[in-house]
Amino acid sequence: MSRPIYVTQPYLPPLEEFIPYLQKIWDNKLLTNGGPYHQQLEAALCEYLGVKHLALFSNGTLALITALQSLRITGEVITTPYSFVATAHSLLWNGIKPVFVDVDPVTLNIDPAKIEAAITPHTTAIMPVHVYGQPCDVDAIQRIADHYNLRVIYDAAHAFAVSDERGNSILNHGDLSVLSFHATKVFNTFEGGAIVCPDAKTKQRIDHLKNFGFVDEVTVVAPGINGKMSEVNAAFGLLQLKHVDAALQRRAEIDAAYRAGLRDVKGIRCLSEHPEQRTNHSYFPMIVESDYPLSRDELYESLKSEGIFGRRYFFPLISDFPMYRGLPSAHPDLLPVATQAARKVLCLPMYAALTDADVERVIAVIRKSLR
Ligand code: T4K
Repeated sequence: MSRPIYVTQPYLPPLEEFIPYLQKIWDNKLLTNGGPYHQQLEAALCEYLGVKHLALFSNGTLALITALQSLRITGEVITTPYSFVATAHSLLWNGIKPVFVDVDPVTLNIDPAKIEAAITPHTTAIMPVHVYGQPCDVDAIQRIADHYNLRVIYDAAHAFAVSDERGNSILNHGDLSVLSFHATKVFNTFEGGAIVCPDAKTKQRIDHLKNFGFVDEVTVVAPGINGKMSEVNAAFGLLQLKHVDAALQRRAEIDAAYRAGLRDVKGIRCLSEHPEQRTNHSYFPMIVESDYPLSRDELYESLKSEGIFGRRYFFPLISDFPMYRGLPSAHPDLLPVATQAARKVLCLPMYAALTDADVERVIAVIRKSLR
């Protein structure tokens, strides 16, 4: 069998470029607790992403949990079932009740038209996800939040370097946005994450919370956690940043090649492109409709048998996992669009090191079933 192709592969710059960064860490013996690379990466990411303040974390999940803590969110939070489990888990870790709302059939992001009906006297916030890096309808969500005095925390784990239709960073919407820099993400620091916030006061509270609540050697102002990013991860991020534009460019080429190769395939529908928004092509989700000869799961298996390991992100829906399915809002009848998407979406391999031949190989397997 030919070389396996996985849904993603981390972007790794040449190793020799990383050695000088490690040498500095060995020299100064500063391994963590807000060292020089940590500070440099926060500043560099603010500039690159076009955001005012950013707090680095050791992963995106701790960043989500801390984001909720920082705004003292309680009660119920409206969110999407069509995401990675960490979105809803961050609510449970804060003793918050998730309330699931169905998604929009075009973007697969939370459907703003269905949010109002889910608001109760206990609702304090909305946690939407820019799924696959496709921007949510941020204006509609903000209108609802303003009307009902709710906070908005975006799970922007997939949305590194994504802009809205006005060309501004998508991360500047809502009260906070949370990024993931996990190995599988467009921009990775092995493990890592960040909270983007609009003002210095909030950033300071987040910085306290991610360092046990310490303000100085003897003052603890909150029951904080250890969410700090280490110097090795931060150094890797600085190096990664030098390469990220080229990686994003390559992803755009792969996206275009998939779209061209699948355009005339009956029963395969790619999610729509947003020419006015700068997307990051973090995933390549496609919908396997009923007029394709195979079901989504059959196509998934068929690709696997050829050594191509796509993924059914996001199946099962979060609302179908045992710790959520008893919630009234988790009933599949209330989530018809998300339920269908979880049955029909397949994410094809997408990463910068994918060759043109790899892409052709994937397309060929999908086309093979048409004969
Ligand atoms: N919110 C959203 C919307 C998220 O998608 C995520 C994470 C989070 C929050 C939480 O952020 P973090 O706490 O993770 O920073 C992966 C990732 O583990 C997870 O970070 C990500 N979302 C999720 C969508 O995907 P799996 O279970 O699919 O990972 P895994 O290990 O099966 O990896 C997928 C493929 O990637 C493998 O088949 C091979 C390749 N791979 C993976 C790793 C880890 C490599 O080649 N090298 C590697 O080191 O969850």
